[in-house]
Amino acid sequence: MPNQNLFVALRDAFPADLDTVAVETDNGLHYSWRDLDRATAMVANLLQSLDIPRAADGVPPRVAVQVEKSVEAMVLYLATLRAGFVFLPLNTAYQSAEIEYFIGNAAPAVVVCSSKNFPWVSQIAFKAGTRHVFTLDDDRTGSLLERAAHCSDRQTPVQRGEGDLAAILYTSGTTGRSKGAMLSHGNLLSNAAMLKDYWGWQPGDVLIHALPIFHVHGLFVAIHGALLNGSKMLWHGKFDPRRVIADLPRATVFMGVPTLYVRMLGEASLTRQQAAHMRLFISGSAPLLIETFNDWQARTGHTILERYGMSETIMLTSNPYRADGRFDGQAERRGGTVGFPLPGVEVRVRGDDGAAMPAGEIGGIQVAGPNVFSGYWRMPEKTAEEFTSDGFFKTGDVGKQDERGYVTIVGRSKDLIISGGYNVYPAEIEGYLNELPGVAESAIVGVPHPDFGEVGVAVVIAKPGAALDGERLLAELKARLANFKIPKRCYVEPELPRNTMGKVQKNLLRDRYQGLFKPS
Ligand code: MLC
Ligand code: AMP
Repeated sequence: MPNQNLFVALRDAFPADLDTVAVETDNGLHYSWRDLDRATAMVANLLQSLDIPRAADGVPPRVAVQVEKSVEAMVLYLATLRAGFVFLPLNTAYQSAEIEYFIGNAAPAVVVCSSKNFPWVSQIAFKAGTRHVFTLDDDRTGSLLERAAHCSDRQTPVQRGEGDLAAILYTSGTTGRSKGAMLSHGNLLSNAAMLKDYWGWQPGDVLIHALPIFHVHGLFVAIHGALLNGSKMLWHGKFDPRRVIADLPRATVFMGVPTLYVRMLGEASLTRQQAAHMRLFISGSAPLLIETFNDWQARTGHTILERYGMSETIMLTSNPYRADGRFDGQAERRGGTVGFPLPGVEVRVRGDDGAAMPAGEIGGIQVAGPNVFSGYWRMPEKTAEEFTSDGFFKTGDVGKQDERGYVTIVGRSKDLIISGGYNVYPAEIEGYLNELPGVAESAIVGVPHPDFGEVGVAVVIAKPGAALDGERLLAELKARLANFKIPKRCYVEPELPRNTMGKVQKNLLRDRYQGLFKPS
């Protein structure tokens, strides 16, 4: 049987001349395709050489990674695939309680962290039974590379079937703890191969990679897109609007969350001429405001292509790249919509009772297809809850589909705030707030924000006799949680608005704080 390891497909797409540049970094480093091939072989050999007890359930070893963005971090991802292990990326903003949960839940055989965090991460990992903890820093140092330097630069990718697990992406739920979405080699490859065609990747394309590489957008959509097309990447360690704009004349494709577009629009250097060489600007992970869509068109002459995805499903809808004859040649990139279900992906809109909604009517968005994950890591009940009896995944997004097939997202049934492209689950933050001394209860709502799109605002009720200070509470949260999860304001109020059933009316709080962050 052919090897369906995703790495094999990515490697097969490397250009014939392995000495051309594959990645150029913003600090002046050049990596050839040969460098990527050799480095991934060395790290894969290191992983395979480790003494790892064979799991009784046959699931390949997990490699949990919390490191700053670097080409070597991407190499580690590719090497993990190559070795047939399972990649578990973790946001660098996560703090000890968050990391302790992920490591405890996923039981990784290998943990890789920055040398700065090694003291506490290794303590958590060793306590959880992980035997191998390596360091990797964004300046090409750390024990991972030191050890890999002694390994052979040749390796045969481990045989994998399309249903075999390739990655676990943790994503929070409305209630309870984070769940690990299990994605297979087949999920990832089918989505990447389809997008290569749908977005018209061409020879000579160059991608500006300016997103973090611990979530679907930067790790899968961007990296797989470039590699599967044998395209060079201009690698930005951290998003800086001016640097991206400066690179536009050397690139053809850019992918960003809406905040990145908003910030670039704030720069005078973004002009039609500067963007003239570009072929495609893609936005996703959060709603793109129609003003941003229009402003971008007016300023650069380019129409942003908005698409919609999730950790559990990778990409599920997209505006069209070209007017390809569908709908009488009228297909266009429509601002405010997330486009059409992607080829091979079934998307449908259902009412609360499961009934199909007619075109234009609002309901829950459900999805099925080769892109859809197999379930949540070791949470069969949660998995069962999120799928319909006929096998569709309930996204938790609320939307509609018009007669021509365009999907529009109008809201979410899950209590989720998307801030600058990162997901923040109010229930998780409220749980932490409620534990703080003097706090009786709390509620967090998302309100519009000109930079992040949406941010959290906390309302806290004090216990009788307790004197609370909003700023102090936020500082306490900051010591415990990833910084992007911290509400931007915290108000101490006498009570929370409730309906007759006693349920907190978050819509009233949202209305109250709607105008808090007016555009400057
Ligand atoms: C940073 N901060 C945020 C934030 N990012 N606050 C709210 N939301 C965010 N997203 C806060 C920090 O806490 C800090 O606060 C201050 O801003 C500066 O931090 P920073 O790290 O210097 O910020 P910056 O580098 O400017 O980062 C902003 C950003 C980043 C927009 C570049 O958030 C980003 O890269 N977002 C992309 C997320 C992403 O890739 N999502 C894809 C998910 S995949 P303080 O108070 O400490 O100073 C997915 C599926 C799909 O959703 O469809 O793609
Ligand atoms: P995540 O769990 O981080 O993968 O986030 C997935 C969620 O991001 C989806 O369920 C949507 O709510 C949201 N999302 C992704 N793309 C878009 C988009 N283009 N417009 C609106 N919401 C989006």
